[in-house]
Amino acid sequence: GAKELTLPVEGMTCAACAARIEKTVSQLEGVESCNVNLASERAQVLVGPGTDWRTVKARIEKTGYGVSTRR
Ligand code: 9UX
Repeated sequence: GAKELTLPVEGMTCAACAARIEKTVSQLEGVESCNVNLASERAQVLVGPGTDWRTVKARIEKTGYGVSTRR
C-alpha cells in the first residue's frame, strides 16, 4: 500500500521554494501527494509501492534543493 515518507529538505528560503518542490514531486510517477513545510523544513510525501525515498530525493536535488540523508 501507500507509504508516507518524511524527508528533511535543505536550502528553502521562501514559500515559493516549498510550492515549487510540492509541484515537481507531485508530478513524479508513483507519488500520490507531496506537502512541504517551509518552517520545519520537511517534505511529507505519500508514495505508491514502487516508489521510495531515493526517487523523491533525486527529484528534489534536481530542482536545486538538498535532502539530508541522516534520518
Ligand atoms: Mo524565492 Mo524560493 O526567489 O527559491 S522561490 S527564494
